[in-house]
Amino acid sequence: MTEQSPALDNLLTESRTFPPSEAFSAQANATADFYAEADADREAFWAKQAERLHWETKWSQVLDWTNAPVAKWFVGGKLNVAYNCVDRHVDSGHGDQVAIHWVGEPGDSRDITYAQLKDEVSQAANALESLGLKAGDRVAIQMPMVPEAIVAMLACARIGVLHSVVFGGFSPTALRSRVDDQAARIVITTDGQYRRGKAAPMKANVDEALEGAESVEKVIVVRRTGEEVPITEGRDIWWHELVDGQSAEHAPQAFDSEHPLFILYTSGTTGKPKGILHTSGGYLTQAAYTHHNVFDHKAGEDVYWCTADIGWITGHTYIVYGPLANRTTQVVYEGTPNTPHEGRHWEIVQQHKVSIYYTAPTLIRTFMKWGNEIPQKYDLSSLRVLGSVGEPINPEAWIWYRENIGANAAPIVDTWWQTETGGIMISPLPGVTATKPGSAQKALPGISAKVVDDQGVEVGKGGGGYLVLDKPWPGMLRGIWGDEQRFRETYWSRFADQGFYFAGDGAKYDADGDVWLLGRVDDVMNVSGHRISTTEVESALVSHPTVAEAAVVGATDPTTGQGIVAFVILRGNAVDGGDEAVQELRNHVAKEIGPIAKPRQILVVQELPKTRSGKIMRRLLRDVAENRQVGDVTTLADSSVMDLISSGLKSGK
Ligand code: 6R9
Repeated sequence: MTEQSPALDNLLTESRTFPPSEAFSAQANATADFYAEADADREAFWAKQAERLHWETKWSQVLDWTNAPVAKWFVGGKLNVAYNCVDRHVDSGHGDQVAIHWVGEPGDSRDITYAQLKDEVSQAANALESLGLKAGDRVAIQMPMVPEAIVAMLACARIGVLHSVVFGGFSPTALRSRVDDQAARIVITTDGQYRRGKAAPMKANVDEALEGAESVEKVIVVRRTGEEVPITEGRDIWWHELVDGQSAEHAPQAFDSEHPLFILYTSGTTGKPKGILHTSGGYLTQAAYTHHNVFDHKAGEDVYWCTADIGWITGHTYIVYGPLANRTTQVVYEGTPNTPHEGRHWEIVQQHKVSIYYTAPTLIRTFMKWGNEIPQKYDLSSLRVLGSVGEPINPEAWIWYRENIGANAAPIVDTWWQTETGGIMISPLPGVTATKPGSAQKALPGISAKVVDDQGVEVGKGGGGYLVLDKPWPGMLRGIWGDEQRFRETYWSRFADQGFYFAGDGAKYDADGDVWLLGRVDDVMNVSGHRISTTEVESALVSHPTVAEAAVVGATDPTTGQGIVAFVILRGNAVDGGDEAVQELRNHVAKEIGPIAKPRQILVVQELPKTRSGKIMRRLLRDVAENRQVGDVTTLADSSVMDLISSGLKSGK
């Protein structure tokens, strides 16, 4: 087990529990007997969950694990994912129900019913087909949170094309490497995006990214901000010109349950992001099952809001696929939480009577910082379930969330999962579980997780180690795009003897056997719930002409969970390590990767602490970054290095 920060140690002393109210339990979707039912026959349990969907052809086998670690779920089954998320709700008489209450940052808004969504998705599907796209092709999407982004994803799904959404904040370089890796034929974007009250360019980013990109035939541009954008003749097409004239009739073809649905890139321990591959039937089953039970969602009654961006897995599973499969009415908000004021989220909750709200700890801590009086100004009485995702939630933030947003009553579900798992894996069930601030508690019915030691042996109550998933699950990744070897090595080699999936997270059992997540044990940082690898930032830094060497660590940060702290050695002739040079380097990282990867702090040093085999000892740098006494230095090749670093920093060099 790698060492753990003091903040996480505090987390484990929390002992309060909050049992569900009788009234909530009486109406809850989930019941306590789900656990026993799933344990008795996991496959039968999942087959029952898959019945939530419409299958054109039913499966002949629930799970085929003979080719592990590549699973096949609902073998032989055929379905159309977009039909399941849209058309069937219209067919069952709910065409007039609002699917999306879209709220634009500048104050514009749109309500889109399921019937309208069906027309738009069908038109977009026809448009993509008119460009010659066929099942199995790839489309990259870099867009802000506008309805067309969701329409584009569903249109791809409808025709069996894989989408790959790239977060709007990613740089041209980052976008390009993702486009190249999957050889995307089409890129969909917008002219610009609203961010903190201002229109910022988006298409310009895409243009820069695609210079000389061979696979890309067309760029489809949605008009959002109305700003002038350069158009590349023969390549660029306006969305409205392409889509609006299309027929709203489109027959959805059923695809195999294992037909690929999307690729989503996520940071790994090396510089190159991994294209996580998800397929159709199992993924959608888990998305719908978890959304229904973890959020206690009632179709036609609840108003749901997940604050994630579609550029991340949370946006895929809990804005697009899970909620729409369950006929949800949801809020989709385009902008930042403090535009034009710090009460924006609560104003939206009040206006739309949001009943289920799902967000990230980093935002909860930001709300705390802004002050209790802000949410107090609004009527939040519609809220009945609150969710958290992305990183461990500290008990203080959990309690604040409960008291200030949930009126001391709404159950909080702390949901642990990953891009790779496709859907929620470990979480309390509202109405069933007595919740504990800071703990994700228990694997969901049908899911199996364990905390094991170095040897892969499960630890006892009170013990700590690594989180593993010891049985296949429907939403699991089916691979890394184009790199089977890396898929096996990253997730399946650490506990190969046992056949466990290694999640990369440290975890503990408390005295009740509940699971507490303790953060990553690898070189992946978690900044505001976003995964960024230390290596990625290091390679961005050394790509700058003044940098000779760089080491990056994630240091505990009261708001963002972790903050990026970089230690750099400058090249001989670049002696100036002053403020300007540091600022330049921070901007360089933002340009290379995106603003989310901008280091909080860059420290110019003369040496880096290394072991005799040349490995940088990040543990020691983390001590410096977190202002702690530097730990054991005996394995350093040169133990005086740390003194040099510390004294250099004190004297401000
Ligand atoms: C859904 C998502 C995955 C990593 C994961 C873990 C951290 C997510 C968490 C949590 C503690 C939770 N994480 N949820 N840690 N408690 N409730 O965030 O996916 O972006 O792939 O990140 O996030 O470290 O391994 P992704």
